[in-house]
Amino acid sequence: MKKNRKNKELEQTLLLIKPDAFCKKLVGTIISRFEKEGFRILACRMVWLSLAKAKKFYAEHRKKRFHSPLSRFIASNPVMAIVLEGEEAVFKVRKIIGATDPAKAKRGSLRKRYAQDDRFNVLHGSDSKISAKREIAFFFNPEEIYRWKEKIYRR
Ligand code: IDP
Ligand code: MG
Repeated sequence: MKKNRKNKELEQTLLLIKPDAFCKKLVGTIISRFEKEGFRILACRMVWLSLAKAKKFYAEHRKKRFHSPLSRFIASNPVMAIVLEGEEAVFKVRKIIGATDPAKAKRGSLRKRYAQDDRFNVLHGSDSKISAKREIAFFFNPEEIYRWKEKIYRR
């Protein structure tokens, strides 16, 4: 298990910048926030998902009434898939994203600030280490996930 300088375990998680964030030109703002929070980008890809792939990504919600409109939304424009690494990355990234419904999201979270409602809510973050593993593999091959050389150019 990879650890940081403080000997804390490092986790990886998948962040997805959703199509609404693209349309609102929020991609840079979002990436900047996660860098400022101390996360490291291990992989990044802009992709326009087909409807079938969007449905597959959200397969856990296939029985929910919002599955079809959600999938259409995710396939409507590009998304950016990003692998972030950091301490407690799964939990912390979701905390920074905020609650699904921006009306219930805490101040300072990205959804509170930028989401329109509980569908067009700017970001996705993996909800567990198991989901993170599956979702990272959905977008990236193992060799596409960068292994940082810690000693170079540290701030
Ligand atoms: P999460 O993204 O906060 O983990 P989930 O319950 O996993 O929320 O739902 C996945 C996505 O489906 C949400 O981010 C949102 O875009 C959409 N969604 C969830 N619940 C609703 C709803 O009640 N109406 C419309 N869209 C929803
Ligand atoms: Mg979820």
